[in-house]
Amino acid sequence: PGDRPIVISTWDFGDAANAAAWNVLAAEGSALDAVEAGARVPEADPDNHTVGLGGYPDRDGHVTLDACIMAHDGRLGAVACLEDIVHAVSVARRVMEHTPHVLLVGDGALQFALAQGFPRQDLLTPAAEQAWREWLKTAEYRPQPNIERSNRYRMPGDLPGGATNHDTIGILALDGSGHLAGACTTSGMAFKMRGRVGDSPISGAGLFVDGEVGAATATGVGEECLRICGSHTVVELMRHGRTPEEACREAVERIARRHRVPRDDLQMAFVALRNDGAVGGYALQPGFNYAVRTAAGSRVVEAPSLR
Ligand code: SD4
Repeated sequence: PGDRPIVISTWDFGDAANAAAWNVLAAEGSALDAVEAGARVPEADPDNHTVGLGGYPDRDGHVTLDACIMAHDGRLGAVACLEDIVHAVSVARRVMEHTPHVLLVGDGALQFALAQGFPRQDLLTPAAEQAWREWLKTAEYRPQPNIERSNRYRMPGDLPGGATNHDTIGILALDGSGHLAGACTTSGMAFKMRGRVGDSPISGAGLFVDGEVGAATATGVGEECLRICGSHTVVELMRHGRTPEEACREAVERIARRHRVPRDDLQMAFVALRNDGAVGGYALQPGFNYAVRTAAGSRVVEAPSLR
């Protein structure tokens, strides 16, 4: 058994998101409010180039956001390919609470957000535009593993990138009354094709929560996660008795088995939170870490990896 309440986020930059989520949990707020508050932190950070404001655009120069939020009892809301709205996770929550649907995409999602009163804002910052123009010179699409790590926790040999290369956040919380919730928000893979949607807004792929068992979320090359319904796989493995870390490892192994030739450019990682507060994570490549916050304080955990 683990701690309660507790919040866990992908990557070390999840520390800041966890702090916002912890404020909610410490005031006896719900896990659902906590994960939304947490996810909004990187969404509003213009220096974070793969979530919300300041996210890197697709190859045509449009910043498009994917987000999802899910509660212990199966309540679920998501948006995909949403433009011009900073807080995609909050739009996802409105989809959950104010529509009969679970997923709105593209212009429909934007129109819904505007009707709900979300402010319209250009998400392409000068820095992101400059990075995109630089990328256009070669226009080569190649995922880069672990660009999400911040400088603070960089290790010798890590790829250059630094504090401006943060990425998708997946955040899971267990509140004082024992309820679980999760959220996942991203601008997706940088310089993706127009219209591309990753794993993050898809229930069972980038995020899955089942109060009977636990919750899981994913980061990395979303296509790989979608192929195995990654987060659902992790939760089901926990249902069958695996620890959070064992469940994450088995999902990663399943992805690895599909690639007969190991690929250095593919990173895929999961974190999981069981409904008793136990946590774990596992990655395909070294370099993935996650942030945990409990009453005992905050810590960043270097996740074990397959390679
Ligand atoms: C995606 N899974 O859109 C996201 C990207 C990501 O850390 O997680 N990066 O495929």
